[in-house]
Amino acid sequence: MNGDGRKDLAAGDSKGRVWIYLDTRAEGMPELAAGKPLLVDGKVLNSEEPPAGSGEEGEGEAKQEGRNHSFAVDYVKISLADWNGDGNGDLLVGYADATIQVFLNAGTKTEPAFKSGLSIALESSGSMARPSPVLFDWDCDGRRDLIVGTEDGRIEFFANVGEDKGMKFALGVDLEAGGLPLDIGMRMRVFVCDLNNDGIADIVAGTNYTFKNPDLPRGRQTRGNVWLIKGKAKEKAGDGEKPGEGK
Ligand SMILES: [Ca+2]
Ligand SMILES: [Ca+2]
Ligand SMILES: [Ca+2]
Repeated sequence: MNGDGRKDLAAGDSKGRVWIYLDTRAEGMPELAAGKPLLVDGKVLNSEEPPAGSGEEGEGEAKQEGRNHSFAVDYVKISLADWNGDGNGDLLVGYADATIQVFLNAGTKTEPAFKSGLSIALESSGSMARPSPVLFDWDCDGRRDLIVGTEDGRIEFFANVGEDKGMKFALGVDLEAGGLPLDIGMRMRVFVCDLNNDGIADIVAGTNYTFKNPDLPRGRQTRGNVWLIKGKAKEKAGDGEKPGEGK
């Protein structure tokens, strides 16, 4: 986030804020500084709070409690990507009301300055409440697409049929694994990368729980899973694989 060559941590919280934890290590393992809320147009994202560090006590963890809680901005799901291709990383935020907004970064590599959000026009094939958005060229046509993990356990692929820097998305299509639609649990977060280093993109998805296993009573369903969905070919997702469970 501050262009010092060390990867920092960004996390959305249950009240719509995004917290930035800078890696301050000199060497060795990451050492994260206390979190600071991300600002948009000078205000804490999704609140009317004054900027952190503006003279009030309690910057960081202590300020995560409290104000302006509303369903619309509950539990934001975020990712960072250079949406407009200007070299600055921008912020994608998925909201409870099924919208995804992009906050363009008009600052510099060392001092980000995020502007008001723009809604991304999408036509979904199902419920898009609490979407987890990732920008990635999934079909390898040179234009970045939108991959969205959904609250109800699907992963939707929105092909970019516009330009790489002027995106227009086709109707969302549910990704499949092993010939079946993915159905891997609620409160999903997705991340796309080549985890097994075979040159084909994979998806790592974290889910909270599922009520869809009929053999288990509610409350005893699997929780806290991390899924690896391995890509088999450039054009499609591959077999789902569940390498382990955890938080
Ligand atoms: Ca940008
Ligand atoms: Ca594409
Ligand atoms: Ca791979």
